[in-house]
Amino acid sequence: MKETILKLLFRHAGSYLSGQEISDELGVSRTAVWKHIKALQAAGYQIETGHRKGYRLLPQEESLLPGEIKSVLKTRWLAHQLVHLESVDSTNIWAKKHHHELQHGALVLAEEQTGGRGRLGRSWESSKGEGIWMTLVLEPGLPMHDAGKMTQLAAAAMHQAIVGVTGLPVKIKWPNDLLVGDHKICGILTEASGELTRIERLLVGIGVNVNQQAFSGEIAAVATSLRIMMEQPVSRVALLMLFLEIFEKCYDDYVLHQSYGAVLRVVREHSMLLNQPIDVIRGDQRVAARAVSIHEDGRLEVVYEDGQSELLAGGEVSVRRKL
Ligand code: BTX
Repeated sequence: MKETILKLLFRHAGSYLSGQEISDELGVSRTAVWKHIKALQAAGYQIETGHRKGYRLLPQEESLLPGEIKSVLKTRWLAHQLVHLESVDSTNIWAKKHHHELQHGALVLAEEQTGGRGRLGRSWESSKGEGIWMTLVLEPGLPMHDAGKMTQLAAAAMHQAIVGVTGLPVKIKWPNDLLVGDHKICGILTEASGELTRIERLLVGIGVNVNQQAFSGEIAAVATSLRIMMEQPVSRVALLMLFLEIFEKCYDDYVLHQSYGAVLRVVREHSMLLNQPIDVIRGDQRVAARAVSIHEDGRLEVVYEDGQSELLAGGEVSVRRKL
């Protein structure tokens, strides 16, 4: 309930919500609302109480320090081991180097990355204190060809978390990016090690642009942040908490109960590629195609102009602009 009230306040951040409005929306008494607000204030959220006006969430000055996170963390096993780094080259590289210190479920978070990585050797800009730059360490015991399903699972969980906190119309660009409009808000880099028959370690690296006010250089044309889209700061802690809860649920459903349907529904319903004319990019070549489905195994089915179809496990695709 505390988290639901927090989400409501985030949606209306900057303006007041009366105790009555919150209690009507959530079907609880005004006294219960007041108690939850007190608990949120005690957890560090700056909520202003205005006489006769109600409650208003003030912009947060937050860090992702373990103490702050653990006081609001509700997961059963995910992120119980938490590493917080002020500055690092890349959380994925750090997790690889510290392999032996990290257990299944560990979360490595950094305030800043100086050598953040994207796919295919590309870089990922990770400015200080403005985003969520993190790596989840997992040992799912799945065959290697299922690694792609984990990227889809992370994309679906982050999609739901961003929509839950901001209400923004987020789209998923298969296989690993989340966009608002034409601009990237989140990227995922999954790296697996182990045998063909069994993943030993899976590092799910995720970068979310939360509170940048502007981007410079080449990425200004392709990137945006939640703050730019919402025109107000967004809480990294609230977003991270919601993401971890949703990710844990999706992971347990899939790995323990072989249930992957909810993930597929999200990635299909919010895909920005499905039923669109796209280009499949191979080196310097662009081949015109249409994206027709995301398969149960996470692969993208495309049909080329000559009618041939192919299942893509990864790689580059771009939406073809209508001229
Ligand atoms: P990607 O290869 O799909 O996207 C990389 C491309 O995205 C870059 O070439 C650039 O054009 C653009 N880009 C770079 N930085 C940003 C940004 N902050 N916002 C939007 N667009 C950007 C996506 O790869 C996977 C990114 C994973 C990042 C996480 S952060 C934590 C973890 N550690 C690490 O080193 N990588 C992952």
